Amino acid sequence: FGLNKAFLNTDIYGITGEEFSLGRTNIQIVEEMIKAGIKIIQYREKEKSKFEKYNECKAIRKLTKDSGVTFIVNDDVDIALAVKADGIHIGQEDIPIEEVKKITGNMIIGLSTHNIEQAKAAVEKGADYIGVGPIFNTTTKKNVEKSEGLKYLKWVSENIPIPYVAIGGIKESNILEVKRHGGKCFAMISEIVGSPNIVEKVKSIRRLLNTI
Ligand code: TZP
Ligand code: MG
Repeated sequence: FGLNKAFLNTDIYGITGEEFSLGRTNIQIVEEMIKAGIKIIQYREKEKSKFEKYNECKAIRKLTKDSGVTFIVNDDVDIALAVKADGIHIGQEDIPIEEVKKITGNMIIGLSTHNIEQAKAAVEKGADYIGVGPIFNTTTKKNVEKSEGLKYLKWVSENIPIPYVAIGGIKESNILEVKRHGGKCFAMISEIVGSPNIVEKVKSIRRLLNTI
């Protein structure tokens, strides 16, 4: 994929969520995230048609490419390939990761995990990174999985050799607790897209993260 392995060597993982975006579009949100200095952005959209999602991803691919931001598409392998995204993110209920890898070749592949067994399997099957969560309760994701949250994260931080990203209910108000449990990269939807000023929000979170 032409990017170095440090693609997840960053503090904040931005994810779209248009229904929480205070009237802004996914594209506008991505523009603000880029302005805020977020270095990895995932397009996550559960409501729209393939056609709409493709068009948005096409535009986001251009924005992220021009600014050197890593672009990951959630769920839709076909869209990720069509727009030449840097990576694809899948879950436990998607096509198995080994099959997806046959299709996506050397693109980044991320897999959501919720427990130790899933984390070990993800490493064995060649995930480039794993999602770890939900850390806290969240209403952003429908039918959200169960996880031991912080305890599971701590285990991952001590046992898993690939990059990992904590997700689920993470806010400025609890992010230090996540960091204290081994969090290094933090994915947030509502806390970021739901902020009226994403640039200021990210600055504020980064200031806080740098206090410990
Ligand atoms: N996967 C696990 S929790 C979650 C996803 C996509 C939702 C995260 O959203 P928020 O608003 O940061 O809790
Ligand atoms: Mg999915």
